[in-house]
Amino acid sequence: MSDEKSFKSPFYQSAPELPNSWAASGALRRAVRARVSDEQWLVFSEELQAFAQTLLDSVESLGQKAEREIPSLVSFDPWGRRIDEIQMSTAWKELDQFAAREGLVATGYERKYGAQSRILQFAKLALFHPASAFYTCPLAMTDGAARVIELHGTPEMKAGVFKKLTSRDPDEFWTAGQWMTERAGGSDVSQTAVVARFEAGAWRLYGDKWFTSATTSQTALVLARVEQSTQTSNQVSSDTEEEKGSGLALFQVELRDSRGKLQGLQVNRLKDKLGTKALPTAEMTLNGAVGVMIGAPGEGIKKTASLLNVTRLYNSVCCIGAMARGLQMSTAYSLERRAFGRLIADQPLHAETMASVRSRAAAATELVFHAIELLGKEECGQASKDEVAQLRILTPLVKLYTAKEAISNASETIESFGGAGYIENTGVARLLRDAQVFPIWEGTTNVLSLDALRAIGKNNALQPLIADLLNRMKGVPSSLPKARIERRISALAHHARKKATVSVDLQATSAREFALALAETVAGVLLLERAVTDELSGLAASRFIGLIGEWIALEDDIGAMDLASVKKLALASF
Ligand code: MFK
Repeated sequence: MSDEKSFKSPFYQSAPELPNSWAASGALRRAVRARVSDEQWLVFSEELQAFAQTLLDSVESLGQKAEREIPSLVSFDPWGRRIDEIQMSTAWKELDQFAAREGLVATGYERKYGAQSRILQFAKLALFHPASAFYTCPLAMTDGAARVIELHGTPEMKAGVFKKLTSRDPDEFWTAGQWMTERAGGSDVSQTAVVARFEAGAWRLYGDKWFTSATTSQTALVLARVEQSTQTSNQVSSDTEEEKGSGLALFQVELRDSRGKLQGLQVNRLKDKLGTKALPTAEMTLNGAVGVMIGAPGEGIKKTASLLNVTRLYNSVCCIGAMARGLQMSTAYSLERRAFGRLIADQPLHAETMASVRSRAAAATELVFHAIELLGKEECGQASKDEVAQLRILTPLVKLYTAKEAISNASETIESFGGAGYIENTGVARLLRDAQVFPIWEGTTNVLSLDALRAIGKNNALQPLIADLLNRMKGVPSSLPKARIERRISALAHHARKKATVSVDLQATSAREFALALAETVAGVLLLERAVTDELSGLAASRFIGLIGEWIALEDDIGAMDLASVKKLALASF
């Protein structure tokens, strides 16, 4: 018999160990530190350190359990009755209770720390996201719904459902869904076909929704088209019927009765998605579900926009949370894994690669917290008119930019693990599948680029943003690589002035590259600002600015072409 040992490699790789994510995330710590007072920093940093430890000790395993025990739909009971039960891992419920106890939504509305409450809340969300099996999705919808109700809800909603959405008591806490997307449109929601009829003293909704994510929630905000004949006299749309979006209204729907059974709703199937596997995303039919209107007919998209402007920042904070997780995993691995006679961490080219990845993540983190700071100020009535305009344009910019960065970061994380990164149960592969939802969820890159154009054209938001960037640059010494960023600011401003004079279609053709370049430039400015007092930020700023290079619009460079050629190339059969 042969000696078994002689056929076995003695080498086994240990799994990379996760650190306390607050202690390990210098970019997050710097972004928070720069935006809060000394006293707040003492409180926040202690709370975030303890929060991250709890995540490591007990929430991480809940997230993993929820990922293993994915949702299933039981449509009928054994006797043939329709029950539409979405069965969830018990871990999902525990994540819900944890989120309530920690005030992951409540913190933003209690405003205990004034405008900085959003900073504490979003720092927690950045840490929670990678441990949460995407429980951040229902929380995003809940926060967005709370904001809509706070701004536009009826007095009953403010006294009732709002309190539940912002409760810290797990028995009281409600999450909300946001049901907008239909078969005909996830981006163009003006095609909404779900109708609202006023029947027996209440609005009842009928029709299909194609993507409903937070289906275990107790309530949802639903976009529906008010049937002309049932519009009440004081709720007549200001739009003419020909106008898109006409007659659309937003409704708050309570999904379940007191026994927890769905009311006026049918679950058609759960989606088989690329990632976000623990999240119960469903196709639903509304069969007369009762809704309470928020605002008036014709205001549906506008009211939904208040929700989207919050959920888009959730999307962004999830991106930086996911990026930090990727970096923590690949760093831990590189400090254990040896190749060619030394640790990967000591390989010059690996270190070069990760220095770039880390600098990009630091830039994205600064960008997200800049927008969060403005959101907090706006909600507390402390934002100037110019800051409100900046938040309007930064929201789509931050969302579209961080989503793309999260994908590239996840891809690099996987690559840094080699073959192990491509294996599902190492937990690394999931980072990429999950990241791919970021540029889709809450608006694609193109939709958001066009939203940024709308913010420029309609809200005149570019001018205050550029003025703010130039002002920030005044405090940056020339020992830092500021000249390139200054050139980018002026090239972008010039491009926007030139574009203001052309047709909407021609404006659209460069909207994406413009938006990405503008987001990158804002991130560069913020990193440079941080670099004034912090050496590591100086290194990150130099690397980041080196990576992004100069900016010349493609239409002024090699590759410029007219719209007809663009279409020809886009549809070419080669
Ligand atoms: C983690 C989860 C994973 C599960 C898988 C999920 C997969 C994804 C499933 C999905 O489908 S996600 C849904 C993605 N869809 C969106 O996020 C919506 C994308 N579309 C947009 O954002 C459009 O720009 C929008 C619907 C908001 C508006 O398009 P329209 O129909 O052209 O409307 P219009 O006329 O531009 O705007 C109507 C009003 O709203 C205007 O105000 P006025 O009535 O005063 O003129 C706009 O200024 C205002 N508005 C629009 N966007 C705004 C805004 N106001 C403030 N902020 C904004 N962002």
